[in-house]
Parts: sequence; C-alpha cells; structure tokens
Amino acid sequence: MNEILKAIKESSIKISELLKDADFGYTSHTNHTGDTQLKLDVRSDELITEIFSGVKSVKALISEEKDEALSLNEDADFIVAYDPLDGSSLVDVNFAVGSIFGIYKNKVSAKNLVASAYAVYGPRLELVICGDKPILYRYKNGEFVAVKELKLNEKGKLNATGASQWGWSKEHRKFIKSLFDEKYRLRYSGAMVADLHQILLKGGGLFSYPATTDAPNGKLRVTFEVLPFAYIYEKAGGATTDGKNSSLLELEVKQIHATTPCYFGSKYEISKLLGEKCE
Ligand code: AHM
Ligand code: MG
Repeated sequence: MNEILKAIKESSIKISELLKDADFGYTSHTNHTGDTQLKLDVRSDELITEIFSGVKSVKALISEEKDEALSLNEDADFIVAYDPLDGSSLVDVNFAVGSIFGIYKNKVSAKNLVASAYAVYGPRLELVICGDKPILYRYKNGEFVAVKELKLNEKGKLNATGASQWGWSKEHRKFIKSLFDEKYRLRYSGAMVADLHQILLKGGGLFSYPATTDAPNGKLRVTFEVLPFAYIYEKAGGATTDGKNSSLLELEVKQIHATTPCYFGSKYEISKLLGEKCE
C-alpha cells in the first residue's frame, strides 16, 4: 500500500506542475462517457499511468480517460481506479480542480475498497488520504505534511447540488429548497473534488448530483468518483446515499464507467433525505 500512496503523491505533484503551464486545448477524442478530452485530461492520465506502471503491487488501472482497464501485474492484489483531472473544464477559469483515486483489493466492488485519496489543485496543493480515517496533507517545501484528521459535524450549513434544474425531479427540488429554508448556503463550483473538499473542511453540508430526466443514472461515475468519496465521507463521520440505499457503499459495480445519482453529507442531511422518502 505504501508504494501506491507514494505513487499518488508523485502523480499529484506532477499534475500540479502540469497545470501551471496549462495547454487548454481539446483533443479530437471523446472518452467513454462522451466528453471531449482536453489535452490536460490525456496528459494527466498518461502521467499517472507512467508512474503506476512501476508499482509492483498494482494489478490494473481503471481511468475515466481509458475505455478499458489496463492490466499491469497479473499476480498483484490492488486495482487503482482514478479520475486524473476532475473538473478539467474549469482549468481555463483558474478554479480549483482535482484528482480522485480509489484503491480496491482483488476486485472492483464497494466492499473491496480499502483506501481512497484525492488531490486538490488550488492556491495550494493538498491531498486527503483515507485508510482508517481521512487525513489532510499540505505540500510544503517539497513534501506532504500531515495537517489534521478531517471530521464532519452532525449537521452542516452548505448546499451544493449539480446538473440542470430543468431536469430535476419534484422531490429533489423540494428537498434542496427545504435546506435553503433552513438557512443553508449555496456552494457549487462544478468540480466535485473542490466542492466536496469545501464541505469536508467547513464541517458539513450536502453535496448532491441527482438523477435527472435526461440522465436517470446521474452523471458521476461509481468506480473512480462516487465510491472513493463515499468511503472518505463515511470515515469522516458523514453519510451517503444514492437516494434509495442507506449508503453509496451498498452499490453494486455493474461496469467500470457506470454512473449513479449520489448524495454525500453530514448525518443530518442524509437522514433528512431518507426520512422524507419514507414519509
Ligand atoms: P469531469 O470528471 O469530466 O470533470 O466531470 C465531473 C464533474 C464533477 O466534478 C462536477 O460535480 C460535475 O461534473 C459538474 O456537472 P454539472 O455541470 O452538470 O453540474
Ligand atoms: Mg470527474
């Protein structure tokens, strides 16, 4: 596991350097989900692949930017699933973006997720690594320094919700309004790493990306976006759901690029959501 964490640290340092000299151009390719790939998405994916190709304990890599899993060492134990550059369409406006990593043992399923991590490329480079508990690291003078353990309060104040409101269900609309009626404040940048990081560091709130009329399975991807963050939020004392199950970690992984509606928050917001569904 240590060599995997070392590779994650090295990848995030390299990507943060790449972003300083960013080429915002698009390639002529689309990824599996149909997004036109930025040169930066592709380069970040290549950097991570290069770094992990020397890591003996990794059996395979699954990336948002690769159609298929890439086999590395057949007899190794771990599969690393990652989004190399989450929120990449915001690089041109100089917003914070990130990378997300889920580390699975033997098989890609929620139960086999043994650790996850994400990097935030903002004014500073920060990394959150979560085995048993989420620890925040800051990159300073050439190394990552542990800052603190991250914990969510029982209830938060922030409300971040994605997709076009045009496609929201009546239920989702009502729930989001009910939080604003409780004085929650709107926060949504369009990069889930930055938005979930803000909620974690400010102590709580809700991040949601719901099912919509045009995307009934939502937008965010199970293996390399949703499960890694669900793992971190639950270890931080929060809760998660797809709107039905009592945890996102109950989801079955049907295929590597599958998407799901998702809600991450403090315990209060998630139990309010699930409670309202039962009424
Ligand atoms: P990306 O991984 O291609 O950058 O897309 C994922 C992003 C999330 O980071 C963000 O929460 C969401 O897409 C924003 O989508 P929308 O503009 O529909 O709210
Ligand atoms: Mg993403």
